[in-house]
Amino acid sequence: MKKKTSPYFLVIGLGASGVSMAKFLCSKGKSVVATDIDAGRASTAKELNALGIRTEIGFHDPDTFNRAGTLIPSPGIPLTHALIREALAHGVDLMGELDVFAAYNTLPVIAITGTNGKTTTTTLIGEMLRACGRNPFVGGNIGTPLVENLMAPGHTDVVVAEISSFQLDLSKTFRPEVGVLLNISEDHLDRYASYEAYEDSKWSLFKNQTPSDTAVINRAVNGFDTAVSKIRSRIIDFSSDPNTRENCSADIRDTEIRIRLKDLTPTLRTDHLKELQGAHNRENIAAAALACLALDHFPVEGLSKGIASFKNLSHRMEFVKTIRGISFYDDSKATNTDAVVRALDCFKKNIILILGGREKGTDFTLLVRDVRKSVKTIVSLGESRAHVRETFQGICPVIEAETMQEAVEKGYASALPGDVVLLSPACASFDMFDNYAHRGREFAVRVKGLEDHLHD
Ligand code: UMA
Repeated sequence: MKKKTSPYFLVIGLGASGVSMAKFLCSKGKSVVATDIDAGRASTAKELNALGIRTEIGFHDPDTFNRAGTLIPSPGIPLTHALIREALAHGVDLMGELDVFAAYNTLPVIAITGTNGKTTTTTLIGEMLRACGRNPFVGGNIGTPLVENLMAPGHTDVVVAEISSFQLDLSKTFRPEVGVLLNISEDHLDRYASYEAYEDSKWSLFKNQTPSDTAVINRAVNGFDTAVSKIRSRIIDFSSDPNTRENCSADIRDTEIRIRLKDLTPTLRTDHLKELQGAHNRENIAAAALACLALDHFPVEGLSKGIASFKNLSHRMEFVKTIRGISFYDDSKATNTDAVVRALDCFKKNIILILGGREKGTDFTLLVRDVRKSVKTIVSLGESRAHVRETFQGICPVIEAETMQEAVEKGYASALPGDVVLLSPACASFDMFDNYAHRGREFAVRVKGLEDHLHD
């Protein structure tokens, strides 16, 4: 084994997470090296070089890994990466961004995880806290890395953190005062050895909590009773299931949410909320309200005001345009089957569904029942085209498209006035796009371009 000359932190990956991490560690006077396999990160590297951070761009050098004191991989980098495993065998430490953040953060943290609804719930909690006079930092998997708040001179008084399973996998010490688990369904099965391993990752949000902390959990999550028996914090549950909701801290009805905490029993009306429709959104609202109330006795008016100021999120059931009676919706953020089921449920019928992309161990058969109910035609796009065709042939017509332009044109050509063309892919975007936002923007551009096309 080679002797380590100067143990440094090696930040692996220079996307949003890695860049912030490298800058943060540097600001704390740590010796930092950063590496990214993509030669296109050269300009980012220059920015870091100016701060005194050494970078290796366009390649990963095993020696740089093996000589490091601690590796800090970006969340998107699998821990089975050969160089990470080799470095661990050389005695190098491994740390994730949650633990770095936890080591320096002094503010209370509300952390939200789950397969779907994380971003909506995180945003809602931020809105509710603001409406109640707090000044939250809202970050994490939602977009702004958590360490950014440690570098900002701002006056935030609480951290609202969207947390992914990838982040949790590297967490040893992260302990949120309030943890929220919204739901668990199939996702990221390309990264986990089994679905159970993915479930364990999600539940691990609560592993460091103590009795003074709170766990806000959807009672419908599989294995609730067993998992909860191992959690040391105060459990607050919510449910929209008629069989269980009456005994929960939040009883979610069709038009209202009845909260029953020890000395707090507000009811939140939800029937007027156009942007937060469906039982899944009422669950998100209930979880958000409980999380805020776990932090402080906020007035119900503040929580309601926060809900009212919620604006629909980009690429999440985002209306794009209606052309000749055919409405186009961008749900590019639906990167797993459960999210697509939720999207189909919003329209219920006459849907032309643009489906497919990079699979994550995706089981498309989970969509068959809902496709049968509400989809007229599937336009399959991306790497998973053959898999989509095999799964759905005989259930509805499946048309293949090579590009987003083609997908939009074929979707439009298959639709009649009153139909909906819905981009809700159930897959990651990286086969054709930089990320889901890029995919969604491309969809919107092509839809808007359709009209010019029609006028030609
Ligand atoms: N890279 C290497 N070596 C490799 C593989 C990748 O250097 O072997 C480099 C890539 O070239 C790229 C960088 O790693 O430059 C990408 O790192 P990353 O995938 O971790 O992406 P970031 O841009 O840092 O974004 C991450 C989160 N991404 C993932 O978890 C995949 C973002 O969540 C998060 O918003 C951001 O940090 C800030 O915290 C996105 C996401 O898709 C939205 N999350 C998943 C989800 O929601 O389902 C978990």
